Amino acid sequence: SDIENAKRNAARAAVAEHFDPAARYVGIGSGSTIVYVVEAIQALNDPRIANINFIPTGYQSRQVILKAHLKDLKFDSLPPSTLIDVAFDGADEIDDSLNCIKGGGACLYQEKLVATQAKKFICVADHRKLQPRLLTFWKYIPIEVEPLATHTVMKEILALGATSAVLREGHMMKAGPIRTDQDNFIIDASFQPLLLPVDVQKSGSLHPIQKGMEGKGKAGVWEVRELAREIKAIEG
Ligand code: DER
Repeated sequence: SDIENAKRNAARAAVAEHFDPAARYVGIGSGSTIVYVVEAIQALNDPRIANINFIPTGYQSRQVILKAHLKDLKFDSLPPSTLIDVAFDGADEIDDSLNCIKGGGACLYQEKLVATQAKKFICVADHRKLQPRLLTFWKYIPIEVEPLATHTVMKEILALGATSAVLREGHMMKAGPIRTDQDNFIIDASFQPLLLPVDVQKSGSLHPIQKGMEGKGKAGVWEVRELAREIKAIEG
């Protein structure tokens, strides 16, 4: 399909431009687009790739690495204070400032862990994902939560201005909430399209999130990790 071709073309371009066969550590994200990234790496047929440690971002990511007969190295086996040379990953939505919504595949915890420990983060996505504002096409922000904290976090997310906060269920694939690779739950929180600082200046009105956090010195586009950190702070 043309979407699969778009993913494959994005992956080939990302690998051609940002993959270094002499790298020692390469992060591999989760989802369907990343499969094309690994295919493009294999297609280089460079013998040096056998020496690279590929860091997965969850069980599915590890399956993709092993299926390609690449060497995988668990994130916590990275030598301390060693940075990953480059991390490739997909996203659910991206804005012009490269803020991303992550978590459509419920792998956001390890994805963000690997991304934050990489010298370079390459987001690989087809044209559907790039939107002028986050929450334009992808309507909610996935937030990983430790099961016991579910109702507390839901309450705080709603207090931050979320229009809804729903526990992600397995539907016919699994009765009850889905569990992440860390055995946590996912809350999908819906918000109005996020604003960029320029919107706030122009319209002067604050986005509900910014209103909720007004006076805490925070404005502009919120990323899940900032939101989660704020909620953690509120939760204490
Ligand atoms: O969960 C995530 O953030 C993943 O990166 C994922 O949503 C991207 O998936 P896709 O490449 O299948 O669109």
